[in-house]
Amino acid sequence: MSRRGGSRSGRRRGYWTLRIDIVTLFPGIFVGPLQESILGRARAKGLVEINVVNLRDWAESRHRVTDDYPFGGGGGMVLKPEPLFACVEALRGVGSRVILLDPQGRRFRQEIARELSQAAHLILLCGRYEGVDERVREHLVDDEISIGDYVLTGGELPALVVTDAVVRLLPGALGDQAAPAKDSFGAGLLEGPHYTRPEEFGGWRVPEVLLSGDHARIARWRRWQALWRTWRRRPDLLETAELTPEEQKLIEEFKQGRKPDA
Ligand code: 9WO
Repeated sequence: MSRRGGSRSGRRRGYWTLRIDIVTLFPGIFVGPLQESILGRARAKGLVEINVVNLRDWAESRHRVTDDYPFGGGGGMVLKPEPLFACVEALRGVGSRVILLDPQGRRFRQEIARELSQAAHLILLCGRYEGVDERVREHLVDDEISIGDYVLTGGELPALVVTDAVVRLLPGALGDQAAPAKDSFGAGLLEGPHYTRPEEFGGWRVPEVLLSGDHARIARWRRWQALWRTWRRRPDLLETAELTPEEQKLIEEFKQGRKPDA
């Protein structure tokens, strides 16, 4: 895991390096995931600089205490404000966004990933135990993000989820044949089915249209499949998806009971 280097990361628009600092009590969690596959390659290519910062290094006392008992009693422990403030004050600059991963945050979605991928510097704070001292939320953090309605043991896995979703959007992170605009949610719809060789497997054939070589027909079929799938599984997405009049007509027909043909 690279420690914080001297390099200043600038703005993204001119394709500078996005910097992501992840503040955690458990840096070991990040070792594998940040090294593999697209994330590892994006780092190697210099598209993103990711530093995992051990919050314990910012604790004051020689006992390096980062948590304490809650005022008012009750079980569990609360993350003390001092180490978090000291750490973030040292990391942050102009254009830094300090984000707490927390079940109480606004719900993460593709649009937020897109927004964060435009930033110059993200500081992701991973809570632990029962959470952070409220003054962190009120006076240190710019934004709180939840990846879903469940409680985990800490914000580390959500920080990885956010990092993964953001980094793959950086220009050059994916092969150019896999434009993020085309995948699920890129167009505000679910993706249709994918097939690869063999043409027949266990008696199940690949849809004939995909073997036809008729690219216009294939494109139309895929769009229909994506619409159909979204209509069946996530009709809520159709309310915000950008649909052509023709596609809107198709949805109306789905509502009348029509199924997608080829
Ligand atoms: C722990 C706990 C123990 C006993 C009684 C109540 C309790 N609540 C919690 C709790 O909410 N712990 C959180 C653990 C504190 C903040 C960090 N943790 C966390 C973050 N769990 N889940 C997330 C998270 C973050 C973003 N998106 C989804 C979940």
